[in-house]
Amino acid sequence: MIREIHIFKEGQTLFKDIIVENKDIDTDSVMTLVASSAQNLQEWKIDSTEINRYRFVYMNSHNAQFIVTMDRQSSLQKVNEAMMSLVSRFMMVFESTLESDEWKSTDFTPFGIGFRKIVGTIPVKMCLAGHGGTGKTTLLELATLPSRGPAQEYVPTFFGDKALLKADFDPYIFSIFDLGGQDRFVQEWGKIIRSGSLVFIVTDSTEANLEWTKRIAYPVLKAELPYARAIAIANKQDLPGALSPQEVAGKLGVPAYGMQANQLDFRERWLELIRALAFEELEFKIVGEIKETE
Ligand SMILES: Nc1nc2c(ncn2[C@@H]2O[C@H](COP(=O)(O)OP(=O)(O)O)[C@@H](O)[C@H]2O)c(=O)[nH]1
Ligand SMILES: [Mg+2]
Repeated sequence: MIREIHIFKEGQTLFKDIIVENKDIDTDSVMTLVASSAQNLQEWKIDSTEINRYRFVYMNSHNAQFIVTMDRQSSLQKVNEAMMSLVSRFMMVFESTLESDEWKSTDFTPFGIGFRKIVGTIPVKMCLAGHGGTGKTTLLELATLPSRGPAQEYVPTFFGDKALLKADFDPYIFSIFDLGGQDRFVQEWGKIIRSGSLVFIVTDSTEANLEWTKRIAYPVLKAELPYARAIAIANKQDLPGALSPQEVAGKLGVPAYGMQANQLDFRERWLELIRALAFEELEFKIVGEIKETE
């Protein structure tokens, strides 16, 4: 997932667009450092560096430095492609501006539209991880009901299902993966979830299921997606004896949100949870930092 772009020339900011702000990091210092590395790159060569859960992808063209911040976990190849197309797009309009002194007085804000369009070409990968029967497929269907907005695609797969979610999350679109929760498939998760940005740990809010989640799912998630963001979905809150979201959160060591995936009324809440995790507007945990408690 692309979070920010900064474009510099001779130490001045030509353009910046921040979709989801970087947290716990001094972005200005990082940008100064990365921009000076970028200056030494050959024209059209792309390089990148990682700090915490972020990756900074950078390029130098016409003595301007382009720096895209992404989630460390997401696909570098896709962001490299996005970088090429955004720099090309920028140069199509501003090449001659950069070649004279004109750039010092030019307004680059119109580039924002093009930038956000390119961001929307890379689906943000989100994973529904949990044991069989906890409600992953139901959640996938709830999110992608055909009545909602433009073309949602639903693709049944062997291990689990996959859907593309495009409505109401501008500039992002999501590809949702339902990781089949049969024990023998869990070891295969790695292949499917590689480069996932968001993880929803789906539970049916029972003791036995939380135990399975910690014992079977956690090791795979921590090994494959240490920098991804996670929340837990405390599903099946309607069933008698369901543990409360607070109890689920306590046992999993991850903020948990109550859900009833088989109820249409919960659709808005579910979509809002997806949106809020993507834009970091709710409490979440980085997978690699999850501490098991009780
Ligand atoms: N009572 C109740 N049943 C649910 C809820 N969410 C899903 N289910 C049911 O649980 C069963 C398993 O759900 P499914 O989505 O296939 O689980 P998956 O194996 O994780 O994909 C289905 O019969 C669903 O209708 C819920 O919130 N409450
Ligand atoms: Mg399923």
